[in-house]
Amino acid sequence: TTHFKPFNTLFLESQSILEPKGKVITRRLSDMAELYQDQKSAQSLMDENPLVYEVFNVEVPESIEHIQHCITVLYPGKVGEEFFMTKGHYHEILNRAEIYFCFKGEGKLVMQTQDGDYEELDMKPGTISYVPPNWAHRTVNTGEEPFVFFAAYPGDAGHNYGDIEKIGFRKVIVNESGEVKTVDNPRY
Ligand code: PAN
Ligand code: ZN
Repeated sequence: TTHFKPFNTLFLESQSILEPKGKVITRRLSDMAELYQDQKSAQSLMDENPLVYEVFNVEVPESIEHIQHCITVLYPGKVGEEFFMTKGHYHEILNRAEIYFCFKGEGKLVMQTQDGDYEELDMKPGTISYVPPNWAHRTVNTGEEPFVFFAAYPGDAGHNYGDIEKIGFRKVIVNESGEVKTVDNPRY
């Protein structure tokens, strides 16, 4: 028959290698500098252009009957006092949900709806987080080691980055004298 064949993927965590390799997305500061609050600090880091995160995608068809899955490795760091984070997105098909499972490091999952509702969850090894339909989502590394999590979501979900690029999330996660604080996004 023509059924899609089952397969395993192995993530070698200590080397940040996925086998088979799949599609790797690499985001450096220059790919997202405008999303950070402190533009002066962003510019001063631009020569160094640090690696902010990598996404290791398992390749499956982008259709509703499949489940996309991937590993994100979000590195520790800050732009000014704002922690390294992912770009964040709504799903292109807005009502597609997602599950995150953290297995290394610590961070926050920030979410909001188009009506302006805002929620955030802490993630640490063992945390399973549910992003329900219609919530934009972004992760933030609030720790000092790589923050690593697995994600799974419907195959046809797609990614809509534009809305978040324009106005961002209502809140930003910053270091305030050694403490992790959620503060209003002045640009929202
Ligand atoms: C995740 C994210 C991944 C990177 O797999 O795509 O963590 O974040 P950005 O896509 O916002 O750059 C996910 O939510 N997929 O749907
Ligand atoms: Zn998503």
